[in-house]
Amino acid sequence: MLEDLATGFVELRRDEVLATVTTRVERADDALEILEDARRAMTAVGDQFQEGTLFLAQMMLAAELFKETMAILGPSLERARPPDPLGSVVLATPKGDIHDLGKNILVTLLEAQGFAVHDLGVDVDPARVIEKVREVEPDFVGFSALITTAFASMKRTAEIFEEEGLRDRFKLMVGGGVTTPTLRTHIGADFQSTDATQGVAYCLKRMDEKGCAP
Ligand code: B12
Repeated sequence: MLEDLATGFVELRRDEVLATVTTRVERADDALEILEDARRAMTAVGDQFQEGTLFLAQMMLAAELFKETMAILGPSLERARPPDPLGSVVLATPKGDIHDLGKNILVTLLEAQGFAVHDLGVDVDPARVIEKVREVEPDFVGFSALITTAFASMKRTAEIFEEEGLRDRFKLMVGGGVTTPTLRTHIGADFQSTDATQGVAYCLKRMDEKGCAP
């Protein structure tokens, strides 16, 4: 059993990582804690990629390992979920961006708190976001962005929200490694963070202000 998941991720010790996660699930460790350890491990992978000590192919394998970890945690996270939805959220990785690990963490954490999440996936066209927002009338819309080239698509989606009179019907959030307060202002979002737990806290606070308690 690995003491530290980060070592397993960085050294791509897949079998040991999966065995460790399975053991921790079987002994009923808190699934959200295991998820947080895996997130930190993925951040360590990202840091090493940026420093040039890991190659792109290794990073891709680590991303697959992260998804396998999430799959093992799935049933435990499902059991932790409250039965009635607290509010609803439409989430997407914008057009031009295929990163989804951070978005998937946010989905998991929001669901664990009782939100109904409509996850549109990656590389999502503005028209698809608008269509979903019209369909489900969510309390929140969130973009998860990891590359700067996707900023234009988020800006365009926000403009369409304004043009079609939808913008004041929900709170708009942006998050993901490359997002900043400047981006939030640029696209006119209500909230920005590079921390999924802060995003969840924001949604809970807004629902509380609307008189909807978890
Ligand atoms: C893993 C990874 C990949 C994987 C993605 C696998 C996947 N399924 O997602 C693969 C290998 C496929 C990949 C591909 C590419 N990548 Co890449 N990738 C990364 C890496 C190392 C880590 C990203 C990650 O998953 N981090 C871990 C997660 C958990 O963090 P996170 O996404 O930030 O999410 C957290 C928070 O931000 C928050 N959050 C996320 N979304 C949201 C949304 C809301 C609303 C809120 C509130 C919070 C929130 O919640 C999470 C937990 O707290 C980063 C480097 C880095 N250090 O960030 C580069 C990086 C993002 N990639 C980059 C690039 C350029 C690419 C490629 C073009 C190829 C290349 N040459 O490297 C392609 C992208 C093609 C495309 N069109 O999208 C660049 C982007 C540069 C830029 N400034 O635009 C980075 C920064 C690397 C670099 N320094 O060059 N990549």
